[in-house]
Amino acid sequence: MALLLQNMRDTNPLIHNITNVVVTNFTANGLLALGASPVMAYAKEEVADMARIAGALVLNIGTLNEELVESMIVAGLSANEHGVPVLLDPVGAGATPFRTASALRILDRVKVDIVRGNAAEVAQIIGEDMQIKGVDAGETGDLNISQLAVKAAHQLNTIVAITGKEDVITDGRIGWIIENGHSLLTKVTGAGCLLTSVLGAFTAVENDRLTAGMAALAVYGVAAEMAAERKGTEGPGSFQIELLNMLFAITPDDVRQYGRVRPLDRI
Ligand code: ATP
Ligand code: TZP
Ligand code: MG
Ligand code: MG
Repeated sequence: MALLLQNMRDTNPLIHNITNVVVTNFTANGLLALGASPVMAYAKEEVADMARIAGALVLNIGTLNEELVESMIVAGLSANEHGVPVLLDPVGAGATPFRTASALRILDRVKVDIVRGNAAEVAQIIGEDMQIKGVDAGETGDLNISQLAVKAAHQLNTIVAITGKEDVITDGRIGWIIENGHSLLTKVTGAGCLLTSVLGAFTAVENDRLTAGMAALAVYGVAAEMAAERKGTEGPGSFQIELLNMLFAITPDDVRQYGRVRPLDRI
């Protein structure tokens, strides 16, 4: 998994993002810091051409509207046709019927390789009842995140990554739990959105999407821990800057040394 980081940097994959207005700049800077090449392109007239030449396509419904959803579907179909991996971040699914319906519409029309969201978003798109407040996950209570991810992977016929204190990624058959991360990530808007794009960067260089996703989650979680440890990191502001610095500085050895990944047992 650590070597994938080097592969990704050597390849410098183009990541086509159709994302939300809150996180656009942070996502572009995060991908650049890590060693990928971001592009944001939304016009219906160009998204098919951009998706075709990209290493991965990331669809994010954070500030969606009808036109944007149509662009996402056009881009997604082009990516599917040309073997480009597609990732979906169903930001705020469940918060409004339009969000849920749009996420489901994309999943219905486009073959999505990885869905990455918080527990509430994933629960909502598979019709499980769980609280969501705006774009943030509510209380997860006794909910078993691994079981939810497995169920979602089966129901959506895709790999599902659910993030939170611990992250889980599964294809419904096998999977991984990633223990890395830091609570300051919850205080930086776009930390989840950038992560979905980072998952995209790893799928661009590894055909085994589950392995790519697991590596991306570990790299991101370790980088966040390194950022929180940095001298001068006192709160979300300096942490956000240090996260960019650590996405740039993190080495395969750091991932080997600090990554805490365990297999999902008994699915
Ligand atoms: P939300 O809107 O619920 O915050 P999100 O889309 O921002 O969701 P997160 O679940 O916050 O996505 O995941 C983004 C990153 O933050 C992941 O690397 C995850 O491991 C990490 N993370 C989230 N919560 C915690 C936590 N309490 N402790 C450590 N890491 C966390
Ligand atoms: N509102 C619409 S999209 C968005 C907000 C605050 C960003 C959500 O980003 P993340 O990564 O899910 O925290
Ligand atoms: Mg978060
Ligand atoms: Mg999110």
